[in-house]
Amino acid sequence: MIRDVLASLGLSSDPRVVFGSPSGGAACAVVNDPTTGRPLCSVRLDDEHSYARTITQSVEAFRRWREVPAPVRGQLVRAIGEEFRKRKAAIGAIITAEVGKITSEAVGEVQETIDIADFAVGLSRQLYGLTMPSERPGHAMREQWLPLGPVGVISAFNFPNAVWAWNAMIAAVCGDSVVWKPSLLAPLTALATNALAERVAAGMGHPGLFSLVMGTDDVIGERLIADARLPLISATGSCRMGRRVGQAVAARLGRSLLELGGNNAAIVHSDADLALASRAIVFAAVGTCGQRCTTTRRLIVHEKVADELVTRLSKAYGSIRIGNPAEEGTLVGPLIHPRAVEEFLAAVAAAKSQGGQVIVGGTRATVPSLAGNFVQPTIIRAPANNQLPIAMQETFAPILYVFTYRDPEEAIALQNSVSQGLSSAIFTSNASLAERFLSPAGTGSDCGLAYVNMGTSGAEIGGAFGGEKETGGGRESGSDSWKAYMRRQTCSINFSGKLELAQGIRFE
Ligand code: UN1
Repeated sequence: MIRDVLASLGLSSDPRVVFGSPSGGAACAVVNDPTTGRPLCSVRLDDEHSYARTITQSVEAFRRWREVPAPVRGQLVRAIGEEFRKRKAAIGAIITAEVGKITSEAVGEVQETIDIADFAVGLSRQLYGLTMPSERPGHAMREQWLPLGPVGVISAFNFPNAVWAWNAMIAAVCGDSVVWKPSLLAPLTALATNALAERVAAGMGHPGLFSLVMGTDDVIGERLIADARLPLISATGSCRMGRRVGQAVAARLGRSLLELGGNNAAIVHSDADLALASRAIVFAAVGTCGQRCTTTRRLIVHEKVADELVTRLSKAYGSIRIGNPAEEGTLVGPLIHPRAVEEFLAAVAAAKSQGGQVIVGGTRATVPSLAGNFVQPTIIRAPANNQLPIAMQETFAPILYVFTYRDPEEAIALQNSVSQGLSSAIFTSNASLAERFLSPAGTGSDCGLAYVNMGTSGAEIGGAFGGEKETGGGRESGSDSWKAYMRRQTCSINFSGKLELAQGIRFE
């Protein structure tokens, strides 16, 4: 089945995809299907020679590409967007097979790629710089934004297509080439995605604009982050990975853009529309089997409505269909890896030993005839004193910890009490409380994303995406995130015919 999809994308002859046992002693990674637990195929990893070749090609592609006017670069990105529009179902099917994302969310992810391509096409005519008045007569000052260089992109398994696009589509209109190191848990999506983009680029005379390097963090990852030919490394993944990337890139005084872990909370006030809140929370907590960086992991509920909300959520959780992500009607597919199941079980055990009460789930889920990594979406109530240390950690699984509060100030403090700062939400019909949560003094949510009457996940591409504290501070996707992919030049021009120094300095 996956073979047919790859063939439909013209990928069946890619020498890096190996069905059956790999030959020739090349290092390979096995791609497992998280739904069945069985291998899908293997992919060949890069070695130092193929890595060197790829980077050289990317540098050459960048040198040609930066000469192309930005609006013309936009036309190439438009053609890539069209390609993804046509292949949405096929790419979605690969995502589902490889990472276990349900079809509707997998196709939604490809839609995110199409959306960011559209955004980037418009942006290609709007890479605006500022002009500013010079303090000297007969002088002009302006800023311009210039292509930066080949950009290194490191992505995680959970958004194996869209996170590349957030970076690559923007980088391309900015005049940069892209070298992508995908997760070894999702290399097929990466191969297919990159092949579609590269085919368009090569067809328009720009081969090498989009390239892939595949390998482990220790070998290829380390090489990539230390490579001074890549002025920017944009990395999505765990805080542990981000700390390593941040340090290595800083050591060579390069630029890094980090999108790391989240430990997102939703506050539900006593005046909230509970029907709306519970629907939003179920999607945000359970969608993608709790494996989004934006997943709601903590619920902070006013004590007056806590029981009612937990009852509504428990009912909804009870009707969720867990199973084959490719089947219609399934809402929750498997976790990515057996190790993720172990981490889920360990977090549940820790919560129990810390006084947490499992309300729903807490165990593996059995799905007839499927041996994959299935677990029950889980709700755990914190003890009355709200002390539950395990909830301070991000566990990449569908566990929702429930805390209660009396005073909204207490709720905001609790929401900000974790080390990550990605996404946050408040449900309330009180406009003043909503504004308090978004206070311009910065005393409300301390996260990069703050939602009112919406869940913490499912961001649109038009805004800048990213978070604070251990989430890493980077911003990707919409708004002015493009500035990270260019270098700024401040230009000063003297047309007065006389030399005048700034700050009134005389030097005669
Ligand atoms: C991620 O999990 O790394 O806001 C990205 C969201 C999606 C992107 C998630 N648009 O949930």
